[in-house]
Amino acid sequence: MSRLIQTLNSKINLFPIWFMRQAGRYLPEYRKIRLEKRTFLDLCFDSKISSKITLQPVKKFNLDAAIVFSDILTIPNSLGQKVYYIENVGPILEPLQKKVLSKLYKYRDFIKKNYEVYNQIKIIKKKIKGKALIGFVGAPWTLAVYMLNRKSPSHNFKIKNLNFNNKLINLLTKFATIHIEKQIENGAEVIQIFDSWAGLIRENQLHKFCYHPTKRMLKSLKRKFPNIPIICFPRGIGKKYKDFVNFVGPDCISIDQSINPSWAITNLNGIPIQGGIDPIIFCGERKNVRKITYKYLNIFRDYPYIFNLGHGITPDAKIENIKHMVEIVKENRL
Ligand code: 1CP
Repeated sequence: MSRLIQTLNSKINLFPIWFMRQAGRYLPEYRKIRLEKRTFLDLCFDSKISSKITLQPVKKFNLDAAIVFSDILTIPNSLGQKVYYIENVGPILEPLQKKVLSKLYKYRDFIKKNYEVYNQIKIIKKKIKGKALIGFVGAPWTLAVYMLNRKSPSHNFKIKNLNFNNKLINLLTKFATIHIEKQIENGAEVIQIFDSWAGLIRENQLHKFCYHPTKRMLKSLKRKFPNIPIICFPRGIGKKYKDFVNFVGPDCISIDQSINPSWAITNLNGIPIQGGIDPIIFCGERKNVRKITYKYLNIFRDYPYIFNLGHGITPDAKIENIKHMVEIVKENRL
C-alpha cells in the first residue's frame, strides 16, 4: 500500500510527499508539450498526453502520489459555460446562461465530455504501482466564484455584485459529486476537494457556502465509497479551519501558509494534516528550503503529516529546490 494511503488510513506518520500543481509550467518538459497543443483544454481532453504530463513530476522527483492532470474548471465547461485559458491572464469564462442552470442538463452529456479525464485515470493507474493516484474537484463555492466572476477573483473581487444562490450551489454540489464518483470508479484512490477561494466568504456565510455543500458531498461519497479518503482544502479561512473540520469531518485537512502548524496540531481533532509550506520557498535560496523542511519534520515528528505546500507550485519555482526538499524528507523518514 502507498505511503499516502497508509498515512491517511492508519494515521501512521510516514511523511509522504507530493505537491499541489506538481505538473505545470515550472517544468520544462511540460512547457515543451504545451507548445505543441493549441489550448490547455486540448491537453486535459487528450488522455494519452495528459497521462504523460501527470507522470512527469512523479518520475522526476520520485513523489509518493500522482494527481490527475485536469482543471477544476472542466466542470463549468462541461455544463455548457465555455472556459478559455489566456496566457499570462488565466481562465476567462463566457457569460453564465440560463441553460447551464436548467434541469434539462443531462448527466450523460457531462460524463461524455469528461470521458478523457476518466480514461487518463485508467491509463495512469497501470503505471504507478506503490504510489497513490489522487483525483480532485473544485468545491461548489470556488466553482461558483469563477462562473459568476468569469475570471480569477484575485483582483478587485466584489462578492456583493454577484448572484450567489442556492440553485447554482446545488447544481455544482451535484456535478462535483458525480465527477468524483466517476474518478473513483475509474481508479482514483484518494480525493482532494479544492475550495481555493473559501477565504472570500464572509464569516456568517461560511456555513451556507462552504461547510454545508462540502459536507453534503462527503456524506454522499462516503455512502458509496467508505474507504476512499477525502482531503479538504478550504484555503484562507484562518481559525475557522477548526469549525470546518468539526462540521464537515474530512479524512485529512490541507492547510494554507497562513496557518501555524502547531496550532493545527492542537486544534484539528488529530486528523492527518497536509501542506502549509509557503510555495515561495521554492523560488528562493536552497538554505531556506532546508530550514523549512527540517522545521516541518520536527513539528510533525509525532503526528500524521503529508508534505505539501500551502498552495500550488508557482511557475517560477526552481527545480533544484524541489529536489532538495524531497531528498531531505526521504532521508528523514521511516
Ligand atoms: O497555460 C497553462 O499551461 C495552464 C496552466 C494550468 C495548469 C497546469 C491551469 C490553468 N490549470 C492547471 C492544472 C491544474 N489545475 C491541476 C492539475 C495539475 C497538478 O496539480 O499537477 C489542478 C489540480 C488544478 C486545480 C485548479 N485550477 C485550482 C485549485 C488549486 C489552486 O491553485 O487553488 C484552481 C483555482 C484552478 C483554476 C485555474 N486553472 C488554471 C489557472 C492558472 C487557475 C488559477 C487561476 C487563478 O489564480 O484564479
